[in-house]
Order: sequence, then C-alpha cells, then structure tokens
Amino acid sequence: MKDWYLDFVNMNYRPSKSDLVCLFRIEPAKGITMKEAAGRVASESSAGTWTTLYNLPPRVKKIMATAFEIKGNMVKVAYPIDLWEPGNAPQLMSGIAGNIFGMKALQGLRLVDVSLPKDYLRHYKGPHYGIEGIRKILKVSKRPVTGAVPKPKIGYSAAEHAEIAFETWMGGFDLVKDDENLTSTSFNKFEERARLMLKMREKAERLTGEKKSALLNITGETRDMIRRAQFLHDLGWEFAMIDVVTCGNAAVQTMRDVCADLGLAIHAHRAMHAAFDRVDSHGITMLVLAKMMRMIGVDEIHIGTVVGKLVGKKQEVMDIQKEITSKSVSKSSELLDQNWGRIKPTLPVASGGLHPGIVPKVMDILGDNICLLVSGGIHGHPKGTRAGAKAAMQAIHANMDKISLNEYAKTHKELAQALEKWGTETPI
Ligand code: CAP
Ligand code: MG
Repeated sequence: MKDWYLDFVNMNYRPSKSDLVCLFRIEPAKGITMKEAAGRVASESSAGTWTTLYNLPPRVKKIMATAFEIKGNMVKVAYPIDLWEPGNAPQLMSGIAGNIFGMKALQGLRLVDVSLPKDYLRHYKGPHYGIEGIRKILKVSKRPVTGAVPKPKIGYSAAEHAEIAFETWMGGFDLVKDDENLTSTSFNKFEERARLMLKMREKAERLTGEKKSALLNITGETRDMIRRAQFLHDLGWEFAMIDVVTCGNAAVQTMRDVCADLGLAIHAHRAMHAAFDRVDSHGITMLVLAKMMRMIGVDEIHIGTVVGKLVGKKQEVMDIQKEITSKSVSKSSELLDQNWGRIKPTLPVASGGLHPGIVPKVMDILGDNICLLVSGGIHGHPKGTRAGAKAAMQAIHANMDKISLNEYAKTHKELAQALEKWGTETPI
C-alpha cells in the first residue's frame, strides 16, 4: 500500500534551534524497516496519518516532524515549534507520547529523552522555590534534607500519625511525609492530620530549636487540591505533596501556580511511574517525566536510590539527577543536550527501602545535595522511631565526616543498634 511515511524521514535534516527533539528507541515489527518505523513515529506524532491524502494545505508541510538520525535502534525526531501550543504540557505528551506507543508497525517504542528548546521552555515557570528555596525554608545548608513516612503507609488515625511525626522530628529529621496513598480517609482526615501535625511540629521545634516541616499529601481532584493547599497555607505549612503521575500534567500545572501564590513548595511523588518507565523496550523513561516536572515546576521529585528496594539503575538515576539539577546538560548516547536557561533546579529525592546501613551508599552515588527519605528504615529500628531517625542522622554525619559506619557506631548507640538489625544490605 502506497503511503507517505518516508516523507517524514530525512537523514540530511539538521534541527533548527527552535525545534523540539525527541530521542526514541524503536523496535520495528516484523517486515518493517527501521527507516519506515522511524517515519511512522515521526508521522503519527506530528502531522501524518496512515494513508496518502490529496488536498494538503501547504501549512502541513511546515509542521511535519522529521526523523533525522538513526543509529541502531536509537532514532532522533525533530518537531517544528509551531506544532506545540505554548504552555500546554498535556498536549506535548499527547504528541510525543501518544498514539505512537500503540502502532502495530512497532514491536516496541521507548521515549528516551526530549530536548526542550528555549522557544518552548519560555512558556513555563519551572520551580518556584527550587533547591535553594527548600534549603532556606528548612535552614539546612549542606547535609541531605531528611524525611520519613509513618509506616505502615496507611491505617493510623490522625492523632497516631501526628505522634509518629513528633518522634520522627525529635530524632532529628526535617520532614514528615504522607505516603502516596494517604490523602483523606475516614480514620485520618486531611484537615485533622494537618492541624494535629502543626501542634506536634511546634512542640518539636521548641524542644529541638530546629526548623521542622511536613509533606502533606493534597492529591485529589484539582478543586480539592486547591482547597487543601489553601488550608495548608492558612495553618502556616510550607510544603504540599502531589502524586504527579496519578494527578496528571494539567493538574500539576494548575497547582504549580496555586502553590507558588500560597507559599508552598511542591514535593512530587511519582507513584505509577513504573507502569511505563520500568521496561527498557517500551514506554517513557523517568528522565522524561522528571524533565516535564522540572519544566512545569515541582520543587523536589523522587528519582530512585539505586541501592534501595525499588528498580532504578545507577546510570539512569544519575542521569536524572544531573538533568534536574544542572543549568545545562550536553548530549551523550542516552541523553540529548538541554539548556534549562532560567528554570531553577529541582531537588532529587532518594527514597525506598533505605535504612541507616545503606545511607552512605546512596550518598556516595548521589552526593549530599538530595532529600533522603528513610521510612521503614527508622520505624523498624529496635528502639523505635526516634532512635531510628537518630541512627539515620548519625549515618549521614559519619559519611560527611568520612568515618566508616562501624567506627562511628562505637560512639553512637542508635547507629550500632541499626547495624545490628539491618547491617549494610539492600532490602528486596
Ligand atoms: C518508601 C515509600 C516511597 C517510595 C517511593 C514507599 O518507603 O514511602 O513511596 O520510596 O518510591 O511507600 O515505599 P520506605 P520512589 O522508605 O519504607 O521504603 O522513591 O522510587 O518513587
Ligand atoms: Mg510511599
């Protein structure tokens, strides 16, 4: 059947400065050449369709995408800027991450990276606070920002939740985070939790002399999120947590401005990301999701730990960290070049299966300019939450002072007790 897919392929094309460029990993279906597959991806994600048409207005030619580089399975596609509505993040994903994933002509397709040109980025504000802003709120300049989720992740009453929060703060942690599936339940209403946590925060700040805060989960229908953000603001909280994948780009765009106006930094949980970023041969990388979230403007986002309980290879996690914290990223085999201009950096969050015994391993890979969430790894401490948080703080200080955990444990009993229980192994 005659088709026009190959009109979307031109190996001599050089992207213009204003083109948005995507890097795809393409696995053609049987009987389809790589060039044809590349043309189909470029066509279906821009101005093409499955058959030749007869009365094309000349404008169509100007917004056709072009597959311009094929190296093995890796294909680069350039998209004219006029294809994209300024400031419309859902529309971008409907294009570069839409129908193309379902084409029968492909056995597998992965959106590996997207290079956002200045002409596109300029319609987004990026993080309101960014890394510097978060550190200023918490008065933590050098070490990792620390936090924990009460565990089990759901089931406590608001009062029980607040009690655990107090213990976590008294153990030296900066933040207490709601879990991704805790919003407002019959046994733990959002408003009651936010009020009771406030009382405990004030008590912990008085007793420790340290700044404490919380990542209260406002996830829900957007109007509920606006109401909850307003409620947090009225109580004097400084952060709001959003499950950005289940809420969607549009809601995150709305909440970026609502939270900025209310003086709330956004903590982005990425629950559901592994539904599309886990399988190398198909889906969308966490790198792309993290770039979209920095562009829209979350202040911190989970990127993985490499050594914890959840998937995330070392190179991948380090690439994501580089991408959300740098002013610009130069291209490599897996990365496109990216200039972030005036968009502030987003703080990487490492969480998932961490305990004091493996905190140094995470810091050795990701450094100190991160938010470390250690949850089961403090509540499971033999002497309880407060001792667990102390043990995690001791592990952080040991690493920053370049002292081995075993050495440090000789004079820090909470760390010794944690090592006794968990050693330095990774939980599965
Ligand atoms: C971690 C966690 C986080 C995961 C999310 C959980 O708890 O609260 O949601 O870290 O994964 O529910 O498992 P633990 P990621 O510290 O007790 O494991 O950070 O990779 O998005
Ligand atoms: Mg969780």
